[in-house]
Amino acid sequence: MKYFFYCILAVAVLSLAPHTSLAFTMKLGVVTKPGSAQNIVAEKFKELVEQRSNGALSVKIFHSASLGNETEILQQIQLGTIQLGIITSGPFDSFDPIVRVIDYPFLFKDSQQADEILDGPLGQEILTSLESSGFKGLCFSENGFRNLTNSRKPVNSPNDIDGLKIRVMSSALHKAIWQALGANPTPMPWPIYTELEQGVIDGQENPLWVMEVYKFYEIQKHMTLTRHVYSAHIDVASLNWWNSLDSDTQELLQKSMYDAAKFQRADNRAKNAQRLEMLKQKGMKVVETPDIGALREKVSSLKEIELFSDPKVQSLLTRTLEATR
Ligand code: EAX
Repeated sequence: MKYFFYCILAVAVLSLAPHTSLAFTMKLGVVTKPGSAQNIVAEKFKELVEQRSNGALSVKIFHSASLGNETEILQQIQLGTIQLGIITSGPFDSFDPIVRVIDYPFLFKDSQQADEILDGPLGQEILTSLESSGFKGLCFSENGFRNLTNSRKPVNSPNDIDGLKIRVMSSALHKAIWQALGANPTPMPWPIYTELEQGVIDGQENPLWVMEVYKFYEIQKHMTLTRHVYSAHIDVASLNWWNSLDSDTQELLQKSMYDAAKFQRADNRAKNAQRLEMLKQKGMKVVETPDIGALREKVSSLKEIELFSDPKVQSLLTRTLEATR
């Protein structure tokens, strides 16, 4: 009888913590503030991990650049002083040039195509490649399609971009894209409200949620739906730390991050139409159908530039361009 009781007890205890033998807290860094795309992934991940491990695992989110900018968060993940990050793909390109493939201008027709590629074998090649820089690539969530805003004039075609001082992410590719489009691009880490407000830069480019959450409608009169780059986040862990976890814990974390990413992508997309209306109501003048053909033409020879010359990067770019044609 006693033996039976202990068996029941053992089963009960095991089912309380089905996936992990150890209790610990992991640190997750994002540069953005609550309500942002990155934070929605982070919060969903936290909720799922804590629920699925019955509280054995907990996630502490560091947001609003409290750990530094995205490049600095990545460096801390490499070192293992933070375990996880939801980081915009742009700033990854100084760690691994293969990431430039995702940020190639006008690559994806729509969100569905982005999901097919990034959740498939081509996306997996990027995640695997990151291991040589000390990251375990878990999956992709999204910032979304990027659009241009500026304080000076409506932009319909490349002529209107000529000479505009545009803030770009800390990414050699993003700088090259805006140079090709005729702007005067200035790489700068996030956040950038003050620089826009003071007129240090005329404009910037980001998905619609950014204009809402960071209130860019207060300081940027003009917006053009350029959708020039699909901006992913790469959801990563510190590779050394990851390798120290048992396989059940890895599986729980991997699955929770993917579920959080899928939740966030759907959430982000569902809100875009309403956001656009809200931004117009706030007074932004929106060019909804710019001359995309002319913009594409300006960046059409980017695949030949030095930034894509590494054979591994060139090969993935060629295959991805083929798959998205
Ligand atoms: O998500 O730096 C950027 O422009 C990013 O898109 C920013 O982190 C907002």
